[in-house]
Amino acid sequence: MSDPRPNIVFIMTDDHASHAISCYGSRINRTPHLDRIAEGGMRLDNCFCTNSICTPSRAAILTGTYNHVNGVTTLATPMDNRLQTFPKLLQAAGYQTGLFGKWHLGRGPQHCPTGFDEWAVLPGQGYYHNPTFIFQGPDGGTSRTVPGYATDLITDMSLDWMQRRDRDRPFCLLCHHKAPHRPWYSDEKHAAMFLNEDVPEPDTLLDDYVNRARAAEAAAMRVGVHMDTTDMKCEIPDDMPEADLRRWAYQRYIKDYLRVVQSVDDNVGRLLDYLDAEGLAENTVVVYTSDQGFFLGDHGWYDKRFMYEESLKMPFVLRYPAEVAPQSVNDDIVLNVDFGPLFLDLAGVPAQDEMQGRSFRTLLQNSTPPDWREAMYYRYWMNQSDHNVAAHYGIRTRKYKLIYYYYDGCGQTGADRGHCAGKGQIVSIEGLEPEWELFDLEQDLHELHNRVNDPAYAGVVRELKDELHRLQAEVGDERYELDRD
Ligand SMILES: [Ca+2]
Repeated sequence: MSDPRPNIVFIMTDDHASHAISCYGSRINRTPHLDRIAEGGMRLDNCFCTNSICTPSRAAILTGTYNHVNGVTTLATPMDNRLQTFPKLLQAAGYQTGLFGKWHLGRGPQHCPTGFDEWAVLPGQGYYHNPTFIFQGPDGGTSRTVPGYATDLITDMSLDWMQRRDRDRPFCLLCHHKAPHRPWYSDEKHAAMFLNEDVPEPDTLLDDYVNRARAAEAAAMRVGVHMDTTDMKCEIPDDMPEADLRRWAYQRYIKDYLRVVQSVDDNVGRLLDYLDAEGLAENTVVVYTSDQGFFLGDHGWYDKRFMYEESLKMPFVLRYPAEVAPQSVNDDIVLNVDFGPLFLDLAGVPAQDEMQGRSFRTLLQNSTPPDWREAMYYRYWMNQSDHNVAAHYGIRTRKYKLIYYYYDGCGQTGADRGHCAGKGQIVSIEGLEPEWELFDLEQDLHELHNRVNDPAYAGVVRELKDELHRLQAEVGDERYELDRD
């Protein structure tokens, strides 16, 4: 008799915000195949990353630990591949394990993928067209260029690997697309989407950043002024007022982004069709997520990094017909560090003590444990670099968000490298005094009004600071030296 344990197909994309997925209520696109996963299982509405940037989020997912523990705090801190990960534990328990697509946790013998029977990954971000892949091999692998479009190729490799599997043992496939990461190069099939129409603008496209910490205005991630000709695929007008430029650039940006997303959706459909055709759908856990959210013109921005909702929130849909009722929705707070413990739990493999996340298997059955978390801890370490975003940490509960910007790289590798995107003026944030932001998420969905100095919220601020510091201590992180309240 074959092994009854479920297969796991873990599909992850790069920078795909949930508000560009139709089952999350997107106003700008349709994603029928991602919706198929949600319709056949569960959609999580409060799934958050603990540090909204590629490499750190990926390390948190694989290891089940926060970045101050796994050491992957920024884009310049590759992961030590000797760390314990959920794929290693599944492999040791008899699972076949495969990884295809984006890795972005470093190269070479100390950082290449480990814990996989077979892998092929893009170096760094990789390219959309005719990408080079690093294939499993001695000294960290062997590079070879493969003709085709990255999203199709990563799916082809995933399908080929599943086709060659040992049918008597369960498998865990990590299909990790590079799409829709900047600079959003479409394939031919979707190049003509939206050609003769405008895409609706987000409510906060023309945000002026008043009533916020200085970090918001300083961020060099504005659609238009902080983009370059590679982003826009054309010359950028230099005589347009900023608001007009933002609206013009938004249309170019969002159309490219959505074209790239549409290829992801098609290719997810190919994987789902394969599982159906092989009779595997019932006993296979299919997850679709992204390493973090993304600003789709919200607050006038692209990119991520901030603890604001669009960037903090991860899409997460899961189908597992053997255990999860169709069309379920859950709004408990789930974190990227919980994914590994969940996969291990579903496979009947004990999680290691060092994993800080918690399996949310009971949530999938609409049963929330009484001691499930009511708040989450976040920390972005990469001060200044690339997009001039301030280092910050904070807490989010169901109702409030409190953020502490401390404007200090704290000696982290990859922080404090002055660098600017596009032609926009950069306001230095070096040495600014720390600032707090409080948002009342029920009153202020778009996080436009910092209430931290509003006397009506004094009690709330006190409670949230205490809870923030308690959570910080609980996960073993250190408070910033000037945060003495
Ligand atoms: Ca990313």
